[in-house]
Amino acid sequence: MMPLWYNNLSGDKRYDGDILAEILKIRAREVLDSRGNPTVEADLFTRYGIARAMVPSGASTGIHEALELRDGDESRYAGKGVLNAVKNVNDVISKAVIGMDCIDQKAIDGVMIRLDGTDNKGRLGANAILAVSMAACKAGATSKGVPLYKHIADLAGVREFVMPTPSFNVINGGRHAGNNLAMQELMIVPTGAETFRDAMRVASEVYHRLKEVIGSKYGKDATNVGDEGGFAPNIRESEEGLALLEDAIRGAGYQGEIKIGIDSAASEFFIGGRYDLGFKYKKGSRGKAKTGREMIALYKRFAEKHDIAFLEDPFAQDDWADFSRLTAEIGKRIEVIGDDLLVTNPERIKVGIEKKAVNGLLLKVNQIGTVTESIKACKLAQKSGWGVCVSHRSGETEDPFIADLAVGLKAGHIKAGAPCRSERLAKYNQLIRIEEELGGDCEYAGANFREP
Ligand code: 2PG
Ligand code: MG
Repeated sequence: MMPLWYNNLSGDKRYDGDILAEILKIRAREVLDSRGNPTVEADLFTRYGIARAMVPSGASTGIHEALELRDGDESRYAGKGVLNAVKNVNDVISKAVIGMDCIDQKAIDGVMIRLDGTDNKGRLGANAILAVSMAACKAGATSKGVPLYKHIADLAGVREFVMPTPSFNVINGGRHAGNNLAMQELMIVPTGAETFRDAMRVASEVYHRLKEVIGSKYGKDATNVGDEGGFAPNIRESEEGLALLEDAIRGAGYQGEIKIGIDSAASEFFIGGRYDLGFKYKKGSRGKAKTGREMIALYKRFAEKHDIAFLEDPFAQDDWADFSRLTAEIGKRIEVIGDDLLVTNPERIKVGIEKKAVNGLLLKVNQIGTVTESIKACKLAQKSGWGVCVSHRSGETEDPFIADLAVGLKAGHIKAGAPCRSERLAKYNQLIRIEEELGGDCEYAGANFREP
């Protein structure tokens, strides 16, 4: 039998054809995420020790995402408890996967998918399944004696490493902030930096400059931060936000070295068939809401006036036609990314490829619920020449899993929020460590984030 990581990057020679590290025990518990809501943590035991994983949680979740199982018991955490998901790990999943080899990710995920038996992981919960999937992946790395990103690269058949270009969400709106801005995320993308570490410094300097710009224009109370660590000044117009970013970029001395990314999260303001950019402050503003064509005109204006790297979810989750129109018109110059549209689901990605709806995938592990399916989604996108951006959720934890995932998948970029708040920095700081470890063996994707 051929060793599972025969001729792989990790160069581990310990494999002898037997099980390397069987899963001995799994123990899950309810812990809290960055918004103070319950989430699932799982400890997976092998003879090499304990591997621990924590599951993130979205606010602007797509309707096609895998199901996050919440208890609905209003007497605890306003119904948001996850004790049933925890129980599913401890009583159901653990029985099925104990004894399996933790390096055989595909087999473990396959068992859990079959055990669940639904299309959206609705029986056991994607949060229950993902906690075990990620913990098994970490245990696989430990038992091989290699870093997590190398193990993931082995699983994905990736043979070289590239440091992803980070996108920092420095102005928060939409469902992530208590201001009146409809679009959810205005991001800075340091494409001109030399290394990942350099990109972090540049981003941090611009972030602090932005704080001064916002403070002097709107007052100190406008510099409070939203769910992803970005500022949330009470602005209404995206254009006003873009001007603030450009002011800060110029002020910090990085003009021409930083591009801008926008996540409209447009499903959130697609109301009655129109895009209502006033949805947070004007009741009954539907008369002024925009059609898909008018939104395309708006995005084209953005693209003319600003140095835009990518537009994520510019339209609602089932508005395939407008996605395809925009991608045909500006897709060469600007990456059009599908998040709610594709929900990291290989079946929806296939539709997206057929319709040429986008040219970029946002990859979120909890939208689909296993590491194996996330790898599959990534490969499908990469094979079609799309870019891949690995993403956090607005409700995060201190688990840095997605940092290793981005490197292991050779995704060209990652978004993990502002360079502020430790649940965001957990990912970025891990990437600093990975870059240091790889030394000269890897390049920073920089401006090549779409095709690293
Ligand atoms: C998004 C994400 C992460 P949420 O829309 O891309 O920034 O938000 O986790 O709330 O879906
Ligand atoms: Mg999004």
